[in-house]
Amino acid sequence: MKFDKKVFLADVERVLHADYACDLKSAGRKELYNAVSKAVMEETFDDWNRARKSHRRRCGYFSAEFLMGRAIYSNLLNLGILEEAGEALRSVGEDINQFEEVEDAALGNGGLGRLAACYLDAAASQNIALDGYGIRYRYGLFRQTFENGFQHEEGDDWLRWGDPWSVRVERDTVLVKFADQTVRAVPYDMPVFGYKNGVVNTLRLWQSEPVQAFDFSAFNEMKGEVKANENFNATKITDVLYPNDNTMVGKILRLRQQYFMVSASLQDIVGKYKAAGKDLRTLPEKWCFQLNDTHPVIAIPELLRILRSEGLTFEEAFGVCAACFNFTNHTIMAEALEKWDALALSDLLPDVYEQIVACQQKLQSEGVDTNALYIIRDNVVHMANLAIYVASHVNGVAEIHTNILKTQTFRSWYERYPEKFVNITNGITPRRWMLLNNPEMARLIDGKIGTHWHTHLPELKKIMPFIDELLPAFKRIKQQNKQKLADHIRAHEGIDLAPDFIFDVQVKRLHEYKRQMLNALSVLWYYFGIKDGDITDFPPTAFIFGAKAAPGYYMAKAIIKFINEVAALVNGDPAVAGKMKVVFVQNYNVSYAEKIVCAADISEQISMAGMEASGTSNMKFMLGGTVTLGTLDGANVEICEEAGRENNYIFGATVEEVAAVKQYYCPREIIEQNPRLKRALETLVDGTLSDDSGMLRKLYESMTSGYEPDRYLVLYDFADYIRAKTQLLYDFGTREFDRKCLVNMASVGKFSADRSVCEYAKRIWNL
Ligand code: 26Q
Repeated sequence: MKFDKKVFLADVERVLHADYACDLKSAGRKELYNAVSKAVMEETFDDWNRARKSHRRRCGYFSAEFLMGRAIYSNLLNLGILEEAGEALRSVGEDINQFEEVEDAALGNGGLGRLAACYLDAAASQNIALDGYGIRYRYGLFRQTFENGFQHEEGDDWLRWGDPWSVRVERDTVLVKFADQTVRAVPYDMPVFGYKNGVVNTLRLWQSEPVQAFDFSAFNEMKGEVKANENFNATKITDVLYPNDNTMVGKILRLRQQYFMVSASLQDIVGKYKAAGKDLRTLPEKWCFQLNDTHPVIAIPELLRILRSEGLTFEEAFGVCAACFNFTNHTIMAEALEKWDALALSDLLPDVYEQIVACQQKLQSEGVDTNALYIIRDNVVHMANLAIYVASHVNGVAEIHTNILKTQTFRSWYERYPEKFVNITNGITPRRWMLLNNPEMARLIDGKIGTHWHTHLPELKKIMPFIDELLPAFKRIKQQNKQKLADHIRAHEGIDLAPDFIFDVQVKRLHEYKRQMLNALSVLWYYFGIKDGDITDFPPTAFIFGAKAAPGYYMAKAIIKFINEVAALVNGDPAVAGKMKVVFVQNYNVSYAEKIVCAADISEQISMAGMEASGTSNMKFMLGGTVTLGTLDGANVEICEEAGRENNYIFGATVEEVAAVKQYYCPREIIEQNPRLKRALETLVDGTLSDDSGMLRKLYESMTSGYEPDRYLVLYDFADYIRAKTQLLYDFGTREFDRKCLVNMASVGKFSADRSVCEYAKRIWNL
């Protein structure tokens, strides 16, 4: 986009006049933020409008989550006017950094939601016609604080700052019908700007509203009483994002949300197709849909229902669905695979349920072994099975994950439909995760190899011959990033970090399988080692954690309490003051991640092998020039393939070993053989750490006793983890180590979301 400072400032001023009755001199932060954003929206309208009217075949990315983060800087960056806008604002005495206070749009939980956001950015940047369809939650993922070491949750009022990057498109409103209520679905569209290419795609988020306002006379005339209740509950549907990550909650409101979003999207798309005079049998000529995990899978029977109500036979409608839908799986965890009670589903959506039954009957009529292949069984609807049966492609998100899907999770399905299964390894957008959050590093690389890598990340390999030459500047920039993070942490957490400490980072959702516990126990292990004089010259290290626990996940909350208690113990002990610091940052989110991933020295990716489908923060750290301390799980495997295992620190049981060990595993012996580990573990119950809630004792018990003690092999992998981690800590600061960091950055090419979406476009969407 070409930038004219005068026009820009005039646009801003005009919005300030019209919307806030103020001017540049009197505008507050919020007014200025809205005016700047709206001014840019106005200038890009033509590009967006052109895209909306284009007749290209498109893919709809259906997702219950889009974890977009802060929009303003990334939009200005992609439009190529970030610096210019900053300069223009400076010329009128305003600092563009003041918008760092604007709330993140946290309409997602973690990896899956952030992946959707990265893919939107990448698709627009690669000129792929991909539009997002999702839910405009009134409250996004909760804001987290710690009180006395316990997690507390507050509502996330992300609209407090306004929503200047959305446009309410009232004319595209549709009605969504449930057995017990009918609501209005109103779309809010956000532009998705490609990187300096003039492409604008759309993220359409649906908001539920009462029909009352829509058709007040009907409401008055007829079903006043029935509807009153209905209207009261209508907005509730999109009230709040369910804060679960990798666990399914069987709440019927969640199913309402899912149906609400897909029904609105499909009515919108099919309605327009029909209005254009097209035969619905040819819908796949114009559209395909990517189902982001099972959350939007109810779209399949919904499209069947719509098409049949338009006169297609079941077979015709099924054919359209098969040609339109594709399905991505993001987890193998049994507790995350969505299943719905058949009665509850048929009560809420009888006509939709009928279509599911028809799919089940079709499957049975094909003479399959119904013990292995089923959609409904024992009155439970298995959403993943429905998706696999109907969709033409099913993909996992990393090589190892796809292999597990084929050989274990969906083995019978794979045997029957091998051609459906493909792997598309996840990727991240280098715009937000390098150009935006680490601009000086980007400039350093630009200076050596030009800027083509901004959209062709494998070109980073070209820095390989210059690694030794780049090292001093690389280290200086990393050091600055660490200083900035330390400043931010001091301001927000009240903890002082010295930037010459090693920054050892684990940031991700809190889950037992991700094993924050393993990391925390290692901190105590080093701590006691130093205290006892067994560990000398320990390299000064800051152990940095960030994670939200699902509010109903007791053990995850216990682990947070544990780490906070460890932090209090360590940080309060002058004997280790120059050697270790522990900080658990509050409210870890996209904006925090931007500051953290470019300032880390160690990327902890330590899930039990086989559990982490891919992971994507591992890629973000890699792009920032950080070595991985990790297991052979998810995309870590491919990171090692790309960057060399010798340039990372790999430990722990492999998937095969995990399976073998689980046969006989009992952690008692391991504990007894490692006195310092035992001591670390017993801080949970011996009074070393304070806790009158009983949580830490429960945590201790989950590690040592009960039906399946230490389910995720924390203690089994402990010794090898310590080996790898200690090696890393003592390698730090050597020239060899510094080279490893840069080799990782140079090797990150494969993990660009640009590559991922191009693969989807080619192998799945046929765009
Ligand atoms: C399901 C039903 C009801 C309520 C909530 C849910 C639910 C919500 C979110 C289930 C799962 C999720 C999120 C899953 C997720 O984020 N998975 C991660 O996806 C990333 C992108 O592919 C991978 O990199 C991670 O490995 C994977 O854990």
